[in-house]
Amino acid sequence: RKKEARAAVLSRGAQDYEKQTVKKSAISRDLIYHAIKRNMLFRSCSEEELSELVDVFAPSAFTAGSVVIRQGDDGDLFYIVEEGKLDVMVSTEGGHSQVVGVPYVSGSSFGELALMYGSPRAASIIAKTDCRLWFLDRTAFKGITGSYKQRRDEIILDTIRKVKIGDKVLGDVLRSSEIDAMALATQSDSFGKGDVICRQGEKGDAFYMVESGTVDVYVNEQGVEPVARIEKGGWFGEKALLTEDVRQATCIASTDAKCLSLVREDFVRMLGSLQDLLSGTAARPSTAKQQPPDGAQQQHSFEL
Ligand code: 1OR
Repeated sequence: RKKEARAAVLSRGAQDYEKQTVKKSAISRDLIYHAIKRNMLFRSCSEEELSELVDVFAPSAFTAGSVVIRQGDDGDLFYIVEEGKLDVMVSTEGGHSQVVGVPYVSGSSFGELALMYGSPRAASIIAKTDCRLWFLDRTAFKGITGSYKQRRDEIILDTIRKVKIGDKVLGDVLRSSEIDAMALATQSDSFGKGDVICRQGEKGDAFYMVESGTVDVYVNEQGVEPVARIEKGGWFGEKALLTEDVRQATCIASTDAKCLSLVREDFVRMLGSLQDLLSGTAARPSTAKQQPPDGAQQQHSFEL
């Protein structure tokens, strides 16, 4: 079970990027796809995201002897080798430059460090032969991955709004700032096919929303037919947000699955008791917009 810390969920920005697709052959698309799939810069990208990134790589050519990247420079381009051979050179403190590692050839990629960290180029890359490369600039990288992040965030918010606890729908009961806060506290967990996510009879302290894949629900007997199958946008374990209850069912990933989870303790620390929020007895700070008129009893903006 792999845990990915969720950074701030509610990303904004990346709206101004206009995607520019560069036509390329199926063979080049394949080469670029496999190169980025292997590079750590693209580790968290979905298949859809990878395909969009492949679209925007543009070609460039260098003659033998050219410096493609100079150590110490600022850089905002990431490269993939289509054809040719390049050396990696690192200069030591005395200014002496030496070749390190094996030369880059067709399918190799480089220049991701400056794109990831905005740090100066860590090595020089020199063309040993005439080379044809593909490059991706930081604006396109951020533009594409940023818009996916934003879409993922919207899906999270949408899912939270639809969650039903008892006969209450969270979107009707919680303020949008409270739903934002809930989204911020979620983290993404990856499960392999067959992994038990929660077990009937055990204490439950987390609530899960299915981001991808499917989760089967078993009551009493495991191995027979599941009583339900939960798909993308569905949720389970919501009672754990109310009280530290015993799980009423066993939930098992029926494919590789990603779930967003929210731990009760975090929820309570952030929003107080959900029980109180649902019953309308929670003491919440009111926002300027919801300030009651002078002398009026404070009212919540929803009916229960
Ligand atoms: P960049 O954006 O810093 C230079 O630009 C690129 O050279 C760098 O990204 C990597 O893609 C690539 N250390 C740092 N960068 C390296 C190295 C490297 N090799 C290739 N690059 N080392 C060599 C490891 C065999 C360590 C040298 C001390």
